[in-house]
Amino acid sequence: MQPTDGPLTFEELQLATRNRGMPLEALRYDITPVGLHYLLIHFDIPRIDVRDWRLTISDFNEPVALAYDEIRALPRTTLPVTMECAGNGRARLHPRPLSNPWLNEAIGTAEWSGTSLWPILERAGLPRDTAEIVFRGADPGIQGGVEHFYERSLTPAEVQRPEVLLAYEMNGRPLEPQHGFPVRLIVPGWYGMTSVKWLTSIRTVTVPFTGYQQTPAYHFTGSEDEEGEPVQRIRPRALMVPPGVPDYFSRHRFLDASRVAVFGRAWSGSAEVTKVELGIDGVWSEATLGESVGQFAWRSWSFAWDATPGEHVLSCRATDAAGAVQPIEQPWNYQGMGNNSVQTVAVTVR
Ligand SMILES: Nc1nc2c(c(=O)[nH]1)N[C@H]1C(S)=C(S)[C@@H](COP(=O)(O)O)O[C@H]1N2
Ligand SMILES: [Mo]
Repeated sequence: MQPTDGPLTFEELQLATRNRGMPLEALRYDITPVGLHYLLIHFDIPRIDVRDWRLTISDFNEPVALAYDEIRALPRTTLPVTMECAGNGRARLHPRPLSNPWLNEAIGTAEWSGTSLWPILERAGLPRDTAEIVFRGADPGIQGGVEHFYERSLTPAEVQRPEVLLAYEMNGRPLEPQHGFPVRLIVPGWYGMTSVKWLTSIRTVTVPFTGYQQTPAYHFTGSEDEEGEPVQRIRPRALMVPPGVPDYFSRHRFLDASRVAVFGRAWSGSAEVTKVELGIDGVWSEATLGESVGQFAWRSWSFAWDATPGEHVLSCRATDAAGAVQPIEQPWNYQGMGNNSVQTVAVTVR
């Protein structure tokens, strides 16, 4: 389907009503309540009876099949992780790639509990000729004309990171069906597509994996025919809680002239966020940074704005320790991936 500047299509609406975003006022919480965390489900939420469910680890030296209780009995780790969909910002591109039409809200930070993946794979014994490890979800469907189970791969170097988890709890409770019950992968720092939900199997392959969700999907590419570069780590982004009160339908903001605390969160999957700036009518000033919620989670920021009567446009942008900074305008790409161009909020000050 060709990208368009036309009106929102019925198919985009159909996806948008299933895959909800996080309302930006929820940037207030260090840890996003489960019901406010964004959701992205390509096919249907599978129904899994945990008594029959096994995680099979095959094509390793010593294959195993683990039951839910066996995974829960392994050493437990809890990590706050900011997760973002790679398609976040897609609907702000011109022309608009046709898929879930995210603006800015495909984001959330949860406290994931589970067990570190690598000790399990190490025990199963990674064959010497392993190129990649493939993670399969229980959800089948058809995308791009290809019928498949949702599957993604990682290299041996990536799965050895101790923070890569087999997660069975979100914010201290068993995963809800929509977030991957009984067990999902969590890959901190990478865009959300890597964190495979409803895991059923882990296997090794001797050549790089080319299942649909790995290639052609999730690539920065200029056209349908080009392969492009794989999408991996989360680009830096700052978002603000839109200040004042909204008009119901337009979401335009209104507030009274005063000193206003503008605040939000910022994150990056590659390096710590070291600077957030607030733009007021195109003039940038540095905001005050709060502590990070965790090594793999967002940090808060705030700025005291002397709001004077009139029409104003606020924006915010993050810079990370690797020197990456959010662009004002984003180079276009065919799948609408990684659009971290700055958020803008129009405000009427009375
Ligand atoms: N099995 C499976 N895993 C999946 C998906 C999916 O459709 N099926 N969607 C992926 C994508 S694109 C994202 S952004 C995250 C979203 O996770 P959440 O819904 O828990 O926020 O899950 C990922 N894992
Ligand atoms: Mo996603």
